[in-house]
Amino acid sequence: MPNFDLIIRNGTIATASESYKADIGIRDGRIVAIGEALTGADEVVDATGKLVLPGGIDSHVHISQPSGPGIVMADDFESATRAAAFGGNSTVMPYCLQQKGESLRTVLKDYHALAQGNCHIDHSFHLIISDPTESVLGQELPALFANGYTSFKVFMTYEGMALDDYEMLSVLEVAREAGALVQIHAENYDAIRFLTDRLERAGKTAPHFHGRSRPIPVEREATHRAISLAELIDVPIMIVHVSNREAMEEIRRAQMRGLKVMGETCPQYLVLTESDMDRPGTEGAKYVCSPPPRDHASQEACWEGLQRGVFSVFSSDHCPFRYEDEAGKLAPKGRSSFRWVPNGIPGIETRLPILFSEGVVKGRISLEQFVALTATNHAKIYGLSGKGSIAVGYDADIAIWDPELKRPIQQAGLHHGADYTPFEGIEITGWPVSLLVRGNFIVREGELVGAKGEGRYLPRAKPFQSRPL
Ligand code: DUC
Ligand code: ZN
Ligand code: ZN
Repeated sequence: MPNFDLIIRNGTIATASESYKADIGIRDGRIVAIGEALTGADEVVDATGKLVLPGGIDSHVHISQPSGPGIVMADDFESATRAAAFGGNSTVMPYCLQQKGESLRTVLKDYHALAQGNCHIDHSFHLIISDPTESVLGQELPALFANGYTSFKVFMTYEGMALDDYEMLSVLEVAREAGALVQIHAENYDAIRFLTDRLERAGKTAPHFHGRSRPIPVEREATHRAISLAELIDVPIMIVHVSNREAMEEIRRAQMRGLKVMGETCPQYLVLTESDMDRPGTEGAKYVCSPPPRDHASQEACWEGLQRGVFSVFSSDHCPFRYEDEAGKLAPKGRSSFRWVPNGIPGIETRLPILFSEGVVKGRISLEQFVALTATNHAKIYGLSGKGSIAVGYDADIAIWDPELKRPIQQAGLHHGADYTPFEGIEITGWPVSLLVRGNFIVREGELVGAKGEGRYLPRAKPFQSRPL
């Protein structure tokens, strides 16, 4: 009997701590050996000249999420996980959105039904808490944490979603008791409402004004407040999708004071700017997301946050809507004002190539930092055991990259359900060419070879990072 089901031969393996040439031996879906000249396998794949990286973990994606009357997301679980696989990811973490009046258990049941049998890669859910009733806080959340749903997101903005400070403190308190990790969307709801009203009154309703309705102080203030509330309760938090220097520095200051405050940024804050929303007619709607893309100085600040470890994760915030579609970016109401343009952009397939090309190839971050920011830290922070690294005993979730392959990002070459990419035309050096999940090829040399349904649901452990000080 052979030693291994598969050997990946002679690639350059990279982890969060080092890079080296070796063979990987895989058996029963797990990495069982790393060494030189391994032999005895059913199949040997030659990875000479390739990078062999842990499959990406994207811990911030929205799939099939209710998005308002008449609005439909561009991806279901099949298309989103297919696109994620082509983008070098082996695990995604979508949100299950609780709407007012809904029980968390019902919400989870509905999302599991959507995902079940449809995923090409592994997945695990965060919750979004919009209605922190006594039964949600006192019964549902603690029970769900015990069942492996160990993280959730709260919003400080959006009609029907924003929690006030009292509610924020209440959910932070429950998170502390249960050992859950709280993600926070930090933008000041009342300030955005005020500015939006004033802009609309002045007839400034084009997509461009989306950025003007939520300028940097709106994000900075909410970031500061979120950190202060978490400090009162003594509970770790993750500030998601940070877009600029001032918010990044709020997080850095908190970290320097010894608080457990983590940060995330996303591709849109590295390569897009507010001027993308100035495009003619309604085209600016393609770039409407929150927080909005800012300016070049903000991009530099986000790079600094990645380089210096202020941000521990780099996620896509994939939140896709079709453009040429009344159920998407061109919804009739959205044409009347930026206020109603569905918020979010696709990016699940382009997250890793953008960071690799702009970050590793251009010398802004090391390959090891890339691995940490795109896989290892996500697994550690969110409690995904046996994921996010290349090590004996870990799941054989592996992305094989051609670091020399040059190709621009083009909608025609992507696999998501959206009809555009906001990153069109960006020149990329280095693309994933093959992707394995638990030892099985899902994408092989640029072809989809895995069937939908191969992805598994992953319950999670309580993350170490969620422990209070
Ligand atoms: N926040 C997200 O995290 N994703 C999309 C929209 C939003 O506001
Ligand atoms: Zn958000
Ligand atoms: Zn998001």
